[in-house]
Amino acid sequence: MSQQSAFEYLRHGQAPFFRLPLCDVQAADRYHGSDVVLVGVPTDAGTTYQPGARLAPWALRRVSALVQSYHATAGIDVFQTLVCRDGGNVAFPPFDRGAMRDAVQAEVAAIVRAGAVPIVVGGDHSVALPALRAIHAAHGPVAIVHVDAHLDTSSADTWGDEFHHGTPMRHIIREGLAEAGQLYHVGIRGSWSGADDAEVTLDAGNRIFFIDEVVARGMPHLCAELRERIGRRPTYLSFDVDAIDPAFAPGTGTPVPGGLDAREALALVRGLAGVRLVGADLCEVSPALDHADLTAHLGVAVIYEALALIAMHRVHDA
Ligand SMILES: [Mn+2]
Repeated sequence: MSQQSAFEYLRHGQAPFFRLPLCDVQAADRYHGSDVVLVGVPTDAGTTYQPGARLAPWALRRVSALVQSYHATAGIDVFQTLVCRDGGNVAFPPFDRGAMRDAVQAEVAAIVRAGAVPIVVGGDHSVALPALRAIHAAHGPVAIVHVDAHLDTSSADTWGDEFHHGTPMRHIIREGLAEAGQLYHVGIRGSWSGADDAEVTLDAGNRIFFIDEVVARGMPHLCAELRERIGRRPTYLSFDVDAIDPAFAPGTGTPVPGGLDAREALALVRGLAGVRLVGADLCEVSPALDHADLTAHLGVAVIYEALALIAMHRVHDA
């Protein structure tokens, strides 16, 4: 079995992501033979409001034990189709953001070098920048589907700091990690510091899908446009759980009312079927702010849908 059985999981009492085998974190070739590696990044040193996202990798592992291998509507056995492993957490001093970026970039690079797709489980959204630096080194500029309430294009003007969780997309654009015109911000809403918050991304030809447009058009229509625009490009999914309405995802540090509902969030990922995912992150779950693990379960469901996309691509489009 690619997943431990429910009884094995109960017997040993440990909770790797989705009951998957753990990589031997001491081994130099720890990622070889994997199709997908999930790594946790326990950081929230880049949060601007309520912290707590550093504990998300443990919370998501715990609730992910409930997920079974067979995706009923996609008709695919995810963990039989793909060799998925839990790569453990990336280790660094939790207050040192520079060390976090270096360690995440190195770890994601090692996963990509082994021929596997990295799935980065944050942590706050600062993890996206080093992950994409490593992705870019292997794939060149990629398409990015950025699901978020916020643009994350802030500069040092706001907090006097270049590298907090509201800034990764500015760096990603400036460093050319996304192909110009291929960064899609989905679910954007709320207040900005000024009209020029969007300048850096619009100047690069990128597209903002505000929440009202998303809801008015409906997810199938929106996803058809995304698939059409992206085509066969290597694509990275950066999913900030605060894109989802706080009613469905209360456990997050910078909530914004009026977001995606749970079904829309999952339909968005499912709607990317056929897109070639080369990496993904799921960020900003803050377990201490969560209720009944709602946000953790939803975050895990988003990751599972992304895994199903990779599995389907492997079967149908390889
Ligand atoms: Mn974000």
